[in-house]
Amino acid sequence: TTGPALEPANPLAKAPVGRPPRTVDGFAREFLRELNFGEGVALSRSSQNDQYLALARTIRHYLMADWLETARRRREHPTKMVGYLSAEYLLGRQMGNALLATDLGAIADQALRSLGLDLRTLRAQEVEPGLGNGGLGRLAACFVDSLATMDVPCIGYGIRYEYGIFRQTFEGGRQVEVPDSWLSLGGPWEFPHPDRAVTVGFGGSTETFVEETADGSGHQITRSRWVPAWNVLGVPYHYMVPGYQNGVVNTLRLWSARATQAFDLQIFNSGDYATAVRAQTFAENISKVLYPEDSTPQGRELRLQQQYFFVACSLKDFIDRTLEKDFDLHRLPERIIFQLNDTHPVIAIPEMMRLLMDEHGMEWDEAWSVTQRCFAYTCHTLLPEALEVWPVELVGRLLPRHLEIIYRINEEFLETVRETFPGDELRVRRMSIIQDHPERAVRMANLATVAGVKVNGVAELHSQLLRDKVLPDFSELWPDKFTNVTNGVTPRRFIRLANPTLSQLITDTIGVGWETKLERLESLEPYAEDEEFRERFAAAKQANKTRLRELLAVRDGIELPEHGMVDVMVKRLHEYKRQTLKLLHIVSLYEQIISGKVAKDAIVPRTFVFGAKAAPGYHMAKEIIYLINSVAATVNADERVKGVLTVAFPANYNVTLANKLIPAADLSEQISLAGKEASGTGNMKFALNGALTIGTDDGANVEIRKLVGDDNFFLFGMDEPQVAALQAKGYVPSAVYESNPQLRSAIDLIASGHFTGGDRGLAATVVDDLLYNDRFMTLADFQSYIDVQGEVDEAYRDQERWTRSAILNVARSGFFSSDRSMKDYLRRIWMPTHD
Ligand code: BZD
Repeated sequence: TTGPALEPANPLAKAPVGRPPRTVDGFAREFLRELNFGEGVALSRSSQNDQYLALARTIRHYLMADWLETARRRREHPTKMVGYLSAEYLLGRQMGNALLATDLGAIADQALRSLGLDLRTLRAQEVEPGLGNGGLGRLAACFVDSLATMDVPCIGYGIRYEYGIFRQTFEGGRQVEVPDSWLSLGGPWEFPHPDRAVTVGFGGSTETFVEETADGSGHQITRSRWVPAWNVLGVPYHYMVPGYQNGVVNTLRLWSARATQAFDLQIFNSGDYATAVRAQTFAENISKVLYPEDSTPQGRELRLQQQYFFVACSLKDFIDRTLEKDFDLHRLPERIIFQLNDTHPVIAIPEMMRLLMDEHGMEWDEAWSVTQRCFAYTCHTLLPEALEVWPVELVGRLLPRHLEIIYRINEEFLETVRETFPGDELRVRRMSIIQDHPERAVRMANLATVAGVKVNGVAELHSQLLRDKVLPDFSELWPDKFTNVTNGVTPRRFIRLANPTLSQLITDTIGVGWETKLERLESLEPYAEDEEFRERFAAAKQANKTRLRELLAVRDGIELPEHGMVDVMVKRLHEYKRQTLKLLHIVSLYEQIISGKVAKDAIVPRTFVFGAKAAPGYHMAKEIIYLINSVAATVNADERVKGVLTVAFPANYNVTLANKLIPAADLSEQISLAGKEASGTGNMKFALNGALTIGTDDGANVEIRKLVGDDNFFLFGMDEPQVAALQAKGYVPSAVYESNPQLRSAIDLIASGHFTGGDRGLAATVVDDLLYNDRFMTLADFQSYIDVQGEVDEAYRDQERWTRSAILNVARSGFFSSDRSMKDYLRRIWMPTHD
């Protein structure tokens, strides 16, 4: 625990921590001190990694005064805070962001140069913390960035996975996963606090006992308490979350699991080493590795342990350490709103109830009233199979007290349902927090909806479908509980850092400050008609493409042509996202050229870039990766299409690679089946970097199109009502195949083994699924996609027109700043009475 407040005898201790000098020499000196005193090496003997670590620590010095000062300010003037609860933070590299936040880039560059070192080389040394799967984890990272930039008090709570999302490699075109040991060369951005470890219980049983009520009436009540069977320690690691050049540094607090005892010395001494360390290994497994499944939850015990572990640590941390001592917990909702990033942290709800009742003596009704005002829930999916349910058996075994509490919440909730809808037992069953089939299990989304102040979807369409299709009974019961907050992305990382050339052009044109007021991009709009501006804009894009060529040559040995359109599809590999639709387009173009149906020079030269990881256990997704790589190898080696069609699939798509790819893209592929992609956030990053979108009416695409205008967006495919109608009518993919010769030729060429070394079997999984299942209606949207890709070609031939459209995409996408998302959360969810 934290000791008593220090009364320092030495007045120096009261002075604010020093700020290192913001000069080239001053920076160089700080750096050398870190190298010598921190790493214990002389510059002449230092490795690149030593230099990177020392540089990171040097930059930290420049944030430290602001960090301590922000914390002091928040302690002395406590206000309502946001506790962002997320099992994932896909942070991306820290160094560039820290340099940008402190505006030290130029100084650091010159200081290092004066020592014969190169900033870019050292920045490239950083292994990004990949503590997330994809959109959901990256969103959490964007949100904490925006909250710091807006000076909103926020603590991000999560898990310090020792291994993040796996590193993807390809062997013979197949995905092979390698552990991501991101910490192995040191973690210079983190601050461990083992002395502040929190104890978390698991297992055991509950006991009931009788107690007199606190009101002195002499009444007795039966209470329950939990006697866990085993404990683990949660060690907090703190990370700085700097605001953009505003003197604010918030905190991200990630928990690492430790055993309560290192090992059993008796057993160790008897020679049984494995048994001696078993308890330790077991405990430390909890934060060992990020689960790489980004849908289809497996209901695995370790995953529930992870979830409970981090929320138990976080609630305890907030109540015992962040609130002032003796704070009246009845007023807790005045001081915190916990935002639940999907259902992963939802076990926090019964944990809060348990803390308030069993550890702080509240009665059920009081505790429930407090709990109901402390949580809000964000849903990120529409796929029913992605909604988490935990088997009652497992919850009861791991968290018996929580199961009791969940049962009671459910009982009281179902009573309300029965009162509101008498005689409607089917409805009661649908709404129950406990499902009976196929097994008895806790429906985490229902629990979150019952307990939360608000439930939000992540784009207009998604929030609508959430109300109408995913949780319709709940939205009927509590229409006001449901709201929308459209996602956003941080312009600091995804424009300023990722695209310095475009950033410079924007600043030269509309002045400074757009990075925190992204709606100002609007004033770029008239420049779409300015020829000189268009030239500079096009030159910036070209420069980004050249940089990408150079990178992929070195990173992956991939040769890209110098000219032509760069067409990019980067996101997790999922059938609903329809990478196979993109693949069918490529194969179709290729087939038409090699069969002589279309002349090579009738097609706009294109480089198709894919980036995608598949969940290791997702068989179909891995087959699709193999097929993309097979098509890439065949197409790239075929002289008949050389210079016209190029397919690049660099391995290990991550935040670092995203920052290189997105600024170089001309065309952004957002081609999910309508009604399946909750929002998408890559789509926003592309538009903001001046790529045009080809996309379906899905997720945030709908809003992008509305803002940038139909003329600057390539819409294709069925909309959600059409999808639903086709589903209802009965969809037969083979009939589409039979009736469309162009589609047939493309599929036949794949099925013939042309891309798989003559082996038809190697393509069969994907082909058979398309023909006989095609759950996501790829074939149904094929012709529309091909037609609109024709329009894309035509538009690209008119480079003036294309550039004009690209500029308008940038100018009209300011809405997609995550700063705007944060304002919406504040107004609609976190501080609704604020204005
Ligand atoms: O969340 C994604 C959605 O698919 C996107 O449409 C949306 O834009 C983003 C942000 O709201 N969902 C995920 O990324 N989900 C996961 O990564 C995930 C991870 C673990 C378990 C389940 C889902």
